[in-house]
Amino acid sequence: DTVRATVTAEPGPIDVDFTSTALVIIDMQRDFMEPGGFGETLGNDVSQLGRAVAPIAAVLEAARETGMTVVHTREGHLPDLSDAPPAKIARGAPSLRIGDPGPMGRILIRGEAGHDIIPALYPVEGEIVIDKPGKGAFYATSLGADLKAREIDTLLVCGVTTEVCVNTTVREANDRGYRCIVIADGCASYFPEFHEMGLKMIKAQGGIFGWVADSAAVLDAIH
Ligand code: TIU
Repeated sequence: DTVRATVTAEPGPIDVDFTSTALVIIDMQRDFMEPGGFGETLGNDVSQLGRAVAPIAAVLEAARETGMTVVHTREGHLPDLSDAPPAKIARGAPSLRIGDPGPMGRILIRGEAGHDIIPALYPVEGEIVIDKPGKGAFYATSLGADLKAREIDTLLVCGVTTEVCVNTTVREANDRGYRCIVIADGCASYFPEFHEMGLKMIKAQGGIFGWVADSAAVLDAIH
């Protein structure tokens, strides 16, 4: 069976078969979204990210109704930090470093409260949850094998932050042959201007890394 539709997108419309498409939700974790987590320790205004939640929730609901493959990713590290590059831990001048105790548990550590996905977008049984040590969702994870096993060729990508983990994952996916449609209002950055440019650099040059579409266009195509 195929469930085909055309998604209105930039740089142009794209035909999608939702049976070979996965919704990939990047790092919608308390550590990035809420005060006291990794994002705030870096000096960021976490209130900038909340606008992406409702659009993602709407697409997630439609994806679940359609039976689409859903992938949630989480950036974080093992409690012993063996998968955290020293250069990543040492970077910058954060108020707390990766692994330090914070108000939501140890910063960016798997199993801690801050590492978990926000309640509004919590995974349900049967959805794929990818724990990743890097910014890209393919590096040092099973994502490539999981998508291959399900014969996925197209990714609907959303989450945070637009220019960091969303862009890195889209670039990784593009090099692996996936068509990526980034959901514009389902992404957010601590820096609104980086969000805007992060989307522009994906869709420029005829869609050099992928396509960009609004959640409304994606919902129209799914329904
Ligand atoms: N700091 C920042 O903008 N992002 C990250 O560190 N990780 C993700 O984007 N998930």
